Amino acid sequence: MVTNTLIGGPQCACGKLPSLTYGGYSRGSVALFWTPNNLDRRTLPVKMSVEVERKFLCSDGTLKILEEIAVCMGQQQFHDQYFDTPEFELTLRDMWLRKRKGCWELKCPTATVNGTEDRSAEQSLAAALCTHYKEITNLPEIQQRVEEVFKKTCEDRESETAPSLGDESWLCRMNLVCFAEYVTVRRSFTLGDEGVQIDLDQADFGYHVGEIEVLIPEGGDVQSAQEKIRNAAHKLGLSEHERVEGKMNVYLKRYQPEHYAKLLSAHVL
Ligand code: V4E
Repeated sequence: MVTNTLIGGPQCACGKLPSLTYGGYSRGSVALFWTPNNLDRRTLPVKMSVEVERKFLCSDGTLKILEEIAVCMGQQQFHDQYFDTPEFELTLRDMWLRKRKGCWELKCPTATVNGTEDRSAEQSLAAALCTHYKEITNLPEIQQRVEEVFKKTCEDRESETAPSLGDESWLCRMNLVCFAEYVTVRRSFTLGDEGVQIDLDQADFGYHVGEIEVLIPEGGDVQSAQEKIRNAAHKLGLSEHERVEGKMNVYLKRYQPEHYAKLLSAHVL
């Protein structure tokens, strides 16, 4: 889930408030600088956050433990629409562009900065069950990243006015179409005071999945986040070996098998 906390600017690209803030670190992209349309978006740094997470299947037993040891933060429902070109140019690069609650979000891979030499076998195993993705919620930044992928020449960028928030002509210009959409009902919990969030998701196509998540600033300590996730998984009694599919994985396998097969062959999923 991505919501923005912007210092000196609106709460998110669409002006919506964050639905959850916890652990002293707000969920979603934390933009240290707001880049209004009249400023050069290439010269102001926008600080991103990285979501480290592990998926799990929530049995009745796990739910019972969760309700005992974590604090329920509430329930929300959201409709996700994911976009890519007909040739899957973004997702084949493991880049996931979506619109959620009227806000644009781009999840993309982040380089691993932590070494693995000092890890025990258990730590390495637990780390292998985690994913980590950079989350970008600043629309001009998203458009720039997508343009970079398509290697579009933008000579007139200087004079170009950034599109208004309701203007979605950029999707057409970049040949982006919606390839997946679903509604999720999410119950969120916090565990302890280390910024561990646990979400229980029910997608409208009949798939239920849990996520243990820790949000860190870009360049932050992924290994420490993985350790927090490992501890949380241990408390929930989860198996050390269980690799669990995300909602998108299951959705594509069921409804977009050709797209799914391409992502499998490219080792994205
Ligand atoms: C498929 C995918 C991405 C798009 C969806 O991300 P996901 O975390 O499954 O969605 P959701 O709704 O839980 O997002 P949140 O609210 O937590 O931001 S982003 C990265 N992937 C690839 C991927 C993968 N290769 N393996 C696993 C286990 N998950 C995702």
